[in-house]
Amino acid sequence: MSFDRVWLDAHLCTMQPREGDPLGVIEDGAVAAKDGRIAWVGRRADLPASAAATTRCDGTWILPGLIDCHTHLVFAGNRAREFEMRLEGASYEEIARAGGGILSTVRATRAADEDSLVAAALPRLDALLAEGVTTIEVKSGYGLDLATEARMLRAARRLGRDRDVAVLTTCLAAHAVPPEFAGRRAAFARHVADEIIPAIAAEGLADAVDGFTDSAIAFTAEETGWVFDAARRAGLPVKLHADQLRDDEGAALAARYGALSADHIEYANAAGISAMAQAGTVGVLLPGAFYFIRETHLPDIAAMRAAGLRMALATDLNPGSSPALSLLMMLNMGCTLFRLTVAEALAGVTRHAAAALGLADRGVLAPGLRCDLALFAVSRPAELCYWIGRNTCVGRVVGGA
Ligand code: DI6
Ligand code: FE
Repeated sequence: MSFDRVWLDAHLCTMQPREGDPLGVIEDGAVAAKDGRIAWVGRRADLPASAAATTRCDGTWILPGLIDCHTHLVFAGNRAREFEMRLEGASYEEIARAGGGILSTVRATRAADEDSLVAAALPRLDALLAEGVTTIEVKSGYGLDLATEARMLRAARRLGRDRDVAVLTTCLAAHAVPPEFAGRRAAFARHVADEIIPAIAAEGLADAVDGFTDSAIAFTAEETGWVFDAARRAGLPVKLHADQLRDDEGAALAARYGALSADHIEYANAAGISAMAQAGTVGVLLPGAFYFIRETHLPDIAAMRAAGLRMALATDLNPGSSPALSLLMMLNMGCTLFRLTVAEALAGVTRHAAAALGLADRGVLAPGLRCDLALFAVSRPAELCYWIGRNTCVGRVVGGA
């Protein structure tokens, strides 16, 4: 056996749970890579062979590369003005109804060419990468017309070529009703299903399709169903912004469609949560949005645990409800606001985040998987969730490099 590179003098969170050890910790461990994959993981003392190159890690902790499984990273402009308005008393919903909110970002994004979308997104992406993110999901949804949705997704794909990070793209054309369809929400949902999804899929621009079910400011379950049926016809998996602002039975809808994930789910009811668990749908918790819009209705974590639901954590990085550039901050918020345990939070940005993207080749340290690693100068894994705004990441490995 020969390895391309081996990482030594490190402790490992393999994220492969064992009895009494949910993090799968290996102290004084070693990871070896061959051809971009993990070839061996274990105690350093058991390392079976030498490697062409050795990296000594100074006692740092190595985790699987972090995965941000829900972002709206590509957009133009920002909504600092709206933030100001909310501080003066307006609600998120009032701003959305008054044509602000998502639609103001739609105007800015429609006016931006691909180069400027990429240029605006890169510094935000770099902030996430600096914390050890090696895979990121990026949604469209600020175009709401074919040309702009396609441009956003092309920009997202380009980010994955400009930086060492795996980018998964998601078409969220059914995010809001654009001005040219004002008062014709159902017609727009049909348009997304019949025109936008097939064209995006034909160009290979999306790895998944997302929707936003909300009885007051977005689409009904029926309309979302049309979009999901179109995704199915195109062979694309689906995800859903569900039960963020009220219980619209979004969790059950996601489960019915075998969605990869249902996201937000602050208001999801216990029956929907258990349907999700049974369908294998991951629950993606987005504490940044919860915090930023000052939501007070907590997701029912107890029901999620009882159902055995896999929970992920993500930034929801977007200009309106979660201008969050730190996945480590989400670890802290997930623990502080939602009372997740350290092990739940860390699984949420590794193993379960991979599942939320339908990826079986990453998210844990195990032979055969992609050698995506994140190295942290911390004394114990809990420190990753403990600091507020401290980046302890000291190294990042993508595909063994
Ligand atoms: N829920 C959210 O939190 C974001 N989208 C969604 O469906 C908000 C997007 C925005 O306000 O720009
Ligand atoms: Fe979102």
